[in-house]
Amino acid sequence: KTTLAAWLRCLCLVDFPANVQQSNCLGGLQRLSAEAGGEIASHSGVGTTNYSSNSQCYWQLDAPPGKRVIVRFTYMDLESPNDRVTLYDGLTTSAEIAVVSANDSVDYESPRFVSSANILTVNFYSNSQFARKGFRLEYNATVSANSSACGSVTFDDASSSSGMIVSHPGYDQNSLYAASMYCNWTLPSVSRKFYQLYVGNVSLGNGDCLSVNQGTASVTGGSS
Ligand SMILES: [Ca+2]
Repeated sequence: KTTLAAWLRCLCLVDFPANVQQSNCLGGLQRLSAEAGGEIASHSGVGTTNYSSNSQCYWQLDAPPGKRVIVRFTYMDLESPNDRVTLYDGLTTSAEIAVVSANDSVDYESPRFVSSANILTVNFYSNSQFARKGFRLEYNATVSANSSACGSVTFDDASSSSGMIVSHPGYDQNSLYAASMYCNWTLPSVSRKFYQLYVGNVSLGNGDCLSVNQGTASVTGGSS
């Protein structure tokens, strides 16, 4: 049984994105243990010097079976939209999770992106001209347990003038929300004040959405 498992694993590793030619990357094709956690960077001088044009780099993040890979950008400065990071669900480049490209690290607040199984592949691509300071991404393995309970509104003060809503308990510990959830939060009306809503971190699966309603007005947003 052990032998079979080992053999299957080797077969899988051969199946790295087909016909990949790495260029201008730190090291060669990299397979990293998500369980140990760590960081990926566009190049060694990220944040200080420009990355190389004509980069084509792949990293494969591998979590133990039963866990998922979770990633988040901690620095982002790419020549958008030409230079970009693409996150793929699994071992091949057939299923995209997201394409990320932004040229302003200060204003870019990264969602957390999660694989549906235990492998996530990261690609960094830069075209032939104009480069910037690069990207940094942190990765971890997360347990795949889902929470089906809706989160709550927590107020910062007794007058209920500011606070936060989270989708589900465990949000901060990288747990995922469950399928088929429907959550509503109603904010109390505070006399002579308007609500200002800031959506701080959206990481939603395909077909899921977050909407904000005031009377008949509605703002809807979703991401994959
Ligand atoms: Ca470029």
